Amino acid sequence: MGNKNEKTLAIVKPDAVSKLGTIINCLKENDIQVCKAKMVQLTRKDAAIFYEEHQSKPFYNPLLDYMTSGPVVAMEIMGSDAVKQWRKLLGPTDSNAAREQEPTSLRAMFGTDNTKNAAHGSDSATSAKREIEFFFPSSGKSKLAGTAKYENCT
Ligand code: DGI
Repeated sequence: MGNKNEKTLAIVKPDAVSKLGTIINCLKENDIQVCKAKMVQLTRKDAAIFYEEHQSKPFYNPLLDYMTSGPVVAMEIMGSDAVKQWRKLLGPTDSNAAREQEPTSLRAMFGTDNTKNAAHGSDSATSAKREIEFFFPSSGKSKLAGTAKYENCT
């Protein structure tokens, strides 16, 4: 049951870009397709807009530092209950908690701590829409600096 062809946004964060192959294999093993992918060096302004809901939080600045510390790979992914399924594969936000609670999750395997936590997944279908539009605007005119774009699903 559930939502068969649901889309969500995945971001492979800077420290985990070197693990991209393993992460894509993990998606494949769980019947999640990669529809679009893009490597981007986010500016601080880009990251600030993406994470604006957290602007009053104490971890906001360290989060922006981390997200702009190197290129990220954003992917529009699709599968059955993809929003929930992808967040389950990620594991808890804090990589150390992930190692205790979900030792086979991606954050347990590839994350470092609460900030450097390997990858992002939208937290709802509504966030997924906004976040996919942020990286892959339907107008086709992205303001982000990324150049190479991969497209698969139509
Ligand atoms: O949806 P998540 O990425 O699991 O978590 P979120 O949307 O609540 O927070 C976005 C990012 O902000 C998260 O991936 C890492 C960072 N963050 C969240 N909560 C904390 C945090 N960083 C620190 N240092 N401490 C936190 O409590």
